[in-house]
Order: sequence, then C-alpha cells, then structure tokens
Amino acid sequence: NNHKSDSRGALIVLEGLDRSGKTLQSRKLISYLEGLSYSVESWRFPDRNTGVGQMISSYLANKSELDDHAIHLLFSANRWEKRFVSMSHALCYVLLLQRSLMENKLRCGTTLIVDRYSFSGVAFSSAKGLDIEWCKAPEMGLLAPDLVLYLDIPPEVICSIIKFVVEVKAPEMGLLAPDLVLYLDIPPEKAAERGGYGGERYEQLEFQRKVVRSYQILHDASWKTIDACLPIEDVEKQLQEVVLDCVTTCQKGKPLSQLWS
Ligand code: NYM
Repeated sequence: NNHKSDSRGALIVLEGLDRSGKTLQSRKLISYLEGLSYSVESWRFPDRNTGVGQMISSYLANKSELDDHAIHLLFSANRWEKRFVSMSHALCYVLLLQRSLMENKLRCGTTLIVDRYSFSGVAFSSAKGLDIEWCKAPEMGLLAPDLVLYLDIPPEVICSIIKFVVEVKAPEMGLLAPDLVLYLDIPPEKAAERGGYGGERYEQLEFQRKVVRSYQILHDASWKTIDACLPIEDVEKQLQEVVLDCVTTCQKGKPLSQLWS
C-alpha cells in the first residue's frame, strides 16, 4: 500500500561543543541500531576526505588562513558536495543525480547518524560575529536538476527511468532537515577538561562559550537536549530511546522536509 512505500530511514544529527562526546555516541548508536538489524550508516561533517574537506582540515589545524566568510562557505560546500555521486554505471548516474545521495539513502531505508550538520556551520561561524541569517543562507536554496539524462544506455532502460522520475514527488531543493537533532549539552569548562582539547582552531574556552550562545538561538522544539556530563552509559541509554522512537516514526512514512524552509 501507499503508506508502506513511503517508509524510509531517519536523518539523525548529533550536535554539541567540541569534546561533548558526539563521535563516541554516534559509534554506539550505529552498533545499537545494527544490533536491531536496521540498515544504518555513519556520516560526519566536515568530511575531511574530499578536496574541500582537506582545505577545511588544514584551516582547522592552523596550517592555512582564510577569511571567515570563505571558510564558512567551504564548510557549507562540504555538505553540498554530498549531493554529487560519481558512478560509472549510467543507470545509477541518472537515478542518483535526480535525488541527492542523502535522500537516496534515506528513501532506500537506511538511517543516517550524522556527526555535526548545518547547525555547527551556523553556530561556529556566527560565534565569530558573522550575521546568523547570512550563515544560514548557503544551506538553503540551490535548485536540483529535475532530471539529468546521460544517454549511454539502451532506449528501453531510458523509458523505465523516465517512468520512475515522473513518479518521484517534489524534487529536492535545499539540504534536508534532520528528523532529530541530538544536542549533547556540556558546559564549556567541563569540555575543556576532557582529553585532546585545544589542538584545533576553535577549541578555546572563550570561543566555545560564544558557540553555546549560537546553539541556543538555533535550538527549536525538534531538538532533544541530553546532559553530556552524565556517565557514558547513561547518555547512551537516553540516546537509544529517542533514536529508536524517531526511526520507527520514519519507517511509518514521516515525510522528508527541507532545512529552514
Ligand atoms: N565546524 C564544523 C564548523 O565550524 N562548521 C561546520 O559546518 C562544521 C560541520 O569544525 N570545532 C567546526 C566544529 C569543530 C570543527 O569538527 C571540527 P570535528 O567534529 O571535530 O571534526
């Protein structure tokens, strides 16, 4: 039935200050969901493996200098580049360009656990004093092609693709809104006491205090705040509960929506 075909994976984002435990808890959520036989994938931003990601990484390591606006746009570009998939097979090429990689995964039933997303982009850049609306702008907008036909396949296959594309509902425009944002709440002073802090740009107490204020502005009813100072197992338990609830809602066909639309 109709309802069943709308079943999809959930887009779940973890946010919080540096050293709030996002990466560890993301890993734990992945094994938890895999243990329950869900199809699940771990994503993170910045993705340092791409060309843009390497520029970001070098900036964060203080090995290069960039204008605050320019680095903000690079972080955003790093999310947008996930729309593009290079595939040698023409059929996949056509199908995947129609939808972003992210939307495709979700619609195929895979839940994505994303370690930082657009909220980090806005929180960290606006903490430097950039206008918050300006920071949000590159995360919305850009029009996706409705259809890209790469004519290197037999005509019968093209026909089936066109039929498929016509059946696809609204084309995606901006970046997708997460189904759940998990905010791992930790006072900046406590985060600073945790190991490995201070190595990268931004990992300074005074700056992280500003980031907290920016996160507070972005916070809305769809966010779940978890006390990141609790023992690891307690944080883990609380996350499991809300995540399972969200995954179940998405399986039942909760529609996807656009970020800040
Ligand atoms: N960061 C991360 C930003 O400033 N903007 C962004 O859009 C994103 C995704 O990068 N201090 C900052 C937050 C972190 C730093 O992140 C590196 P991580 O999770 O430590 O790799």
